[in-house]
Amino acid sequence: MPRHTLLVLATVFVLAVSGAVPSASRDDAPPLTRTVVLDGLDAPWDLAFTPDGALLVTEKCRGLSVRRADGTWHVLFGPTRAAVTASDFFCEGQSGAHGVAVDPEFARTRFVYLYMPSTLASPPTNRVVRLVVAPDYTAVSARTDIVPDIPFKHAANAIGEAGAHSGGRLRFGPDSFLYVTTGDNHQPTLPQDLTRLGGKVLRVDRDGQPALGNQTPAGGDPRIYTYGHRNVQGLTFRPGTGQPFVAEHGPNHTDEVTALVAGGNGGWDPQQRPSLRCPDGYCGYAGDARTMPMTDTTRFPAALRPSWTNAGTSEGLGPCTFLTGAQWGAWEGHLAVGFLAGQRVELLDLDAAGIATSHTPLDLPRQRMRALVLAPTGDLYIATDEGAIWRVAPRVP
Ligand SMILES: [Ca+2]
Repeated sequence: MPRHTLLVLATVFVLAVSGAVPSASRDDAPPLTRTVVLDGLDAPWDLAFTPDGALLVTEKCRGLSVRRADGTWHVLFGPTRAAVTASDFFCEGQSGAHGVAVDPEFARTRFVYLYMPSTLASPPTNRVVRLVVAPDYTAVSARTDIVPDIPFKHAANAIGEAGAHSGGRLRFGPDSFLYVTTGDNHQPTLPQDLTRLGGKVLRVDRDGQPALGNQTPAGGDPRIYTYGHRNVQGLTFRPGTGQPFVAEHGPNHTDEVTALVAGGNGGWDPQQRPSLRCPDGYCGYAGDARTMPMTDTTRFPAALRPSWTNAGTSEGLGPCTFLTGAQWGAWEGHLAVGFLAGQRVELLDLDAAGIATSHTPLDLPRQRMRALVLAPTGDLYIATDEGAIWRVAPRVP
């Protein structure tokens, strides 16, 4: 029996009217329909579609599951009651099963990829695990840990609990390489340390080997695409150019969206700030936008400049995805970003240089927005911490 109930309680609603929204966008904006596709999930974190109509879902403490095209639900990989039990998998604090991605050649390879913490290393690490999904979606096999050495915060410190700041989004780019976002683990030196994988965006092939063209600075781990990040949880690629964009939340200020360039430095460096009181040497929460900036252009004049910041505040910026397809009307090509504490989705209009020129909040129920994924149909799927997956379609039912 499927564990979840398919709900068809579609609701038509109109977009919220923001004072910042240009009138042209309002006039051409499509009507939206929201449908609750799944509910009762336990902290869903990410989702992905396969070409043949299955929906893969991660839940932080349950692992990886699938809703098959026929609507049945199967737990594929997790700590208990799964088709494959992974005794090394665990969840702790913010961490657990995070990103999921489907291989660009899935029909041939049947590969899916999962970001998760593991006790196979000591201390535990985060890792990217590759699995082969059975044709009927009832099991997985041939586990291969393709990136096993992503730092994990394994002990609490003066800053906070274990499991914090693991990053964890996985997406294949239009270049067919796998991009992996990681976090700073509340470790002061990690984001700028080019020999370790925390506080980075990685770019690897399907075996976890460094992608061509990463332009990692000399002496760095060649899997590193960009560095100097805090805790990146949004990752997507701009239609047309293919440029990667990331979303990351600030400490108590300055959520950021940033367009990435190979070898770039995001400018986060929570170490050695003598003017601040830094517990355990980590200055990340000690200052403000001037003394502990998300992008420190004093220390790193060439740092990647953000496309958009949240006006000096942090509302837990998390996932992001571009809206593609003519059905989105005036919103085609806009970047949808989700907020956790801020409990909303906004659409950013970016100019040719990637700089946001306006932002439009969507009129959705207020929940913690954890994943934003564009379905093959062009509909926007949203996973919330409250346990639901919604489909938001730019049309009336
Ligand atoms: Ca930055």
